[in-house]
Amino acid sequence: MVDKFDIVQVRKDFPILDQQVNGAPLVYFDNAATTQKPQVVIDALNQYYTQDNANIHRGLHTLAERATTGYELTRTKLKDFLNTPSTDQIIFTAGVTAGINLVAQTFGRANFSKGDVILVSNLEHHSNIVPWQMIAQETGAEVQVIPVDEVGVLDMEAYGQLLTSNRVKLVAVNHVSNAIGTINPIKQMIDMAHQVGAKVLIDGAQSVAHFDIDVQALDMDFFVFSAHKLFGPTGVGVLYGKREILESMPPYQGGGEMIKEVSFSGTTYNELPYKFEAGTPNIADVYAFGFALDYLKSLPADAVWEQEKSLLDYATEQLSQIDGLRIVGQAPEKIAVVSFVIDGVHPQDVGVLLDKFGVAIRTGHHCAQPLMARYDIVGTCRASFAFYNTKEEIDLFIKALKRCLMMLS
Ligand code: C6P
Repeated sequence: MVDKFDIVQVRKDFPILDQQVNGAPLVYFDNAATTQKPQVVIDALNQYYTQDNANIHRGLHTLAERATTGYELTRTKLKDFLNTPSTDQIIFTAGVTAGINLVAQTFGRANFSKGDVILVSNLEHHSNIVPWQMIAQETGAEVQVIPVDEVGVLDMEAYGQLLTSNRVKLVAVNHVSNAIGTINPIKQMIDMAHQVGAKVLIDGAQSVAHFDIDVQALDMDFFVFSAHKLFGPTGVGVLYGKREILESMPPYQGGGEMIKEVSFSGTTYNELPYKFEAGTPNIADVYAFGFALDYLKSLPADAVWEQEKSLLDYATEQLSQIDGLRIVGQAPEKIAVVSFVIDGVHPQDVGVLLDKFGVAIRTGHHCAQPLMARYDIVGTCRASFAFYNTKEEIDLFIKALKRCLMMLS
């Protein structure tokens, strides 16, 4: 672990950052969509495919053993990273979306019936809305919504009322909003849900990269996230669940690895976590993800948080000075994400023009259309920061934004 946060070194660890895009230095402010990968992760992928590639949990030869050990090592690292009680409560998926669908199709199908309520919030990503709508339609359950206020804070009074006045079986909320950056009070929300016997799924897509998660201290029933937003490869996700809940859930997909014994008269299923990992998994990317976790562990967490907070404050201050610009989402507790709209300008035009100056941001509804509807907007421009970003990059972004606005006026 290094004591000091050395931004020059940190940026060197991410080779992609050092390039020109459209004749300008790349300014990558689309970290909420996906983060960049450190060299150690890229090297691990290369090493896996040049030295260790084999299928896992099957072969008895040396490569199969190496591949299996590498894959399972990441599970062990995740136990430490999330403070799970065991490794077998960590299920590898393809990402947050796959994890939520797994819970909806297994826990949901086994537990929801007519008149039951699934509570989501107005801040959710479509991945934490649509799977619940699908299972609700099948089971007769109903999806209800925790409202959000003008600045982007969930209405906790309304949440309390929804919990006590309805048959809530599950609360599915994000830890942090991808569209506007609000950090939700999940500990309080989990405790309140447990008081009425509801289970809670936390979508950690936007929180894992920014602060420590302790699934036991938070008493989470389910926690899901994607490796690609945590400096790891795409195509890998994690689903954590409490043991008794995971054990009570039927399998999701049938196939190899998830069985104990198969015959035409019946099949018995494997133990956790393999019951939920049918087929050949994404071995190389899971293995490389372990290196992303090591990399993060090597950084001083407080300094990383400070760096992100200072970027958020600086960007907010700079953007607030632009005429006609309004920041959407000004919750007191936010991660380093700034969403904004500008009078008379379509967000998409801003995104396309900024790219001409080498600046990458995301524009549109951010897969959160109900939130856009709440604020009566079609979309926003969203700049999302990671610890490898700098104030100098924010200066380049603001300068480019002003030039874009001149061109659009
Ligand atoms: N948000 C964004 O630009 P997947 O695609 O499964 O890795 O993650 C889905 C997802 C679920 N929940 C939240 C809170 C998210 O932010 C995301 C992904 C990206 O905001 C891509 S839409």
